[in-house]
Amino acid sequence: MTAARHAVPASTAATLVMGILNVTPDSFSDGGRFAGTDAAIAHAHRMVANGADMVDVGGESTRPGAQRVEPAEELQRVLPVVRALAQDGIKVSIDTMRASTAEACVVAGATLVNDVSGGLADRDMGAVVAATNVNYIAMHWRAHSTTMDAQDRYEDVLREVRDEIAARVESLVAAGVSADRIIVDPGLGFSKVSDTNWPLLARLNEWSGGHRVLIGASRKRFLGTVIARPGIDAADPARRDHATTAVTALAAQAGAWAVRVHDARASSDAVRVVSAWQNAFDATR
Ligand code: PMM
Repeated sequence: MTAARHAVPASTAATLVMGILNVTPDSFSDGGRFAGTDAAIAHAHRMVANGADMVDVGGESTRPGAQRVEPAEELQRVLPVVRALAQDGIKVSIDTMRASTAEACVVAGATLVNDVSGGLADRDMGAVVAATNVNYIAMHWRAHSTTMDAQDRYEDVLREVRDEIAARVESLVAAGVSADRIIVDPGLGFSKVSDTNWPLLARLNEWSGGHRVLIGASRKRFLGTVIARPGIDAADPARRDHATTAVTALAAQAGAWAVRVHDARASSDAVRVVSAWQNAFDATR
């Protein structure tokens, strides 16, 4: 064995784990559980203790069929939580389609704006993000939750998602957002009710345009479809956690920048396993 094979490998950065904190009464898997400020803050701390690198705070459910909440209501739900977590030194992402909510939460300490509409829902989003130094997640999105399932028509899902994300990136850059601050996301389950989710996972590099990638598969319906079999109640979102962890491992192996998950511990463990595996591969080349 040569000396080089014993050297500490120059591994690429490990995939980050983003813990989901829905401060909502109606999200599809955890709606109502962390709707109060104190319960939300306590849950965020639990996720960080379990390995979450950051916490994504959302005050508006985007489950299929969900109605929009008023801007003041959304802000009232998220702002005290964002402020408290940022003060506690936790890296906070704000999950919102509204520029005004994003702006207030960045002032309160959020360092990442997670916009499921990629800037389509609020024309002011690009300018607000451009005026800050935060990173911005542009998710592939076609329509609000009430109608999104009807927008699941693709001739070539990889090409169409790539082109639609590229158009969002172009518009954000035109608004002044620097391209290297944009993270892209395929929007699993958003206008993707059928098998269209899987090619996007299997071929991250073919639609991401070279940007960092966030994957949000946690507990989603398409995982339930895959794991359903006699005796397995895959209709319950929480029963999809093992499948979620498998996606985390594969996304980490494929070089995803981060995964957005409910069960931070399981995904954090999975990321560590992938890093150990990759490091051993590199060290024995
Ligand atoms: N999914 C949901 C909400 N926000 N944000 C990003 N960037 N990507 C996603 O896939 C995503 C998201 C819906 O899931 P939830 O109700 O469990 O939060």
